[in-house]
Amino acid sequence: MRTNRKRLLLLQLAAALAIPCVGQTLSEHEHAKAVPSTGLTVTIDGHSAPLTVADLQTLPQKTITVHNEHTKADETYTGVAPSDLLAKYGATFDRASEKKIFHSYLRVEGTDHDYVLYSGGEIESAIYDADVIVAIALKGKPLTVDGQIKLVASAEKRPARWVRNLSAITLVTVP
Ligand SMILES: Nc1nc2c(c(=O)[nH]1)N[C@H]1C(S)=C(S)[C@@H](COP(=O)(O)O)O[C@H]1N2
Ligand SMILES: [Mo]
Repeated sequence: MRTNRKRLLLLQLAAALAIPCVGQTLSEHEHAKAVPSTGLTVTIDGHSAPLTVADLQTLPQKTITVHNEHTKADETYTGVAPSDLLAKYGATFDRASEKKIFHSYLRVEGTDHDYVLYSGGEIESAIYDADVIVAIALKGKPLTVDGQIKLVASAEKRPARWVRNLSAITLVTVP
């Protein structure tokens, strides 16, 4: 009887100690297992097109160095400006047609379905003095951590609207 009690107490103690390990907290730069992105679906005016990393490589490439407030380091990314991506599908804007982009936003989504918005004006380099990039390379080498495609932006004080494992970009025009 006594031993059984002791055993029960030991079991209870073990269970209590085990609980904090169940919902393991991730340290700042570790991420819960997400599906790595290998392609990007671009949707404009309801029409979707799938793009591979190889497709993205054929578009004009832009290299930017951004400060990552989380890693406290400057990181050099290469990739495609969203405006060049939209241009591939005929969505180009000039002084005459710029109202459409000013009335639009980009919905930028990762494989984990987390998403952020950028306003149309923020992705037009002729208008906005900061860079947003659909990155496919870091320091000239293909991305390996957090998918093959990632969205980074130069004007974020911390990488809050960077999107790891970028998998979908949708242009939505607000009527
Ligand atoms: N796909 C995806 N990207 C994301 C997030 C997310 O939950 N999912 N969180 C964002 C937030 S809130 C921050 S602060 C940064 C953190 O990135 P880091 O942990 O790589 O520094 O990623 C951003 N990008
Ligand atoms: Mo964040």
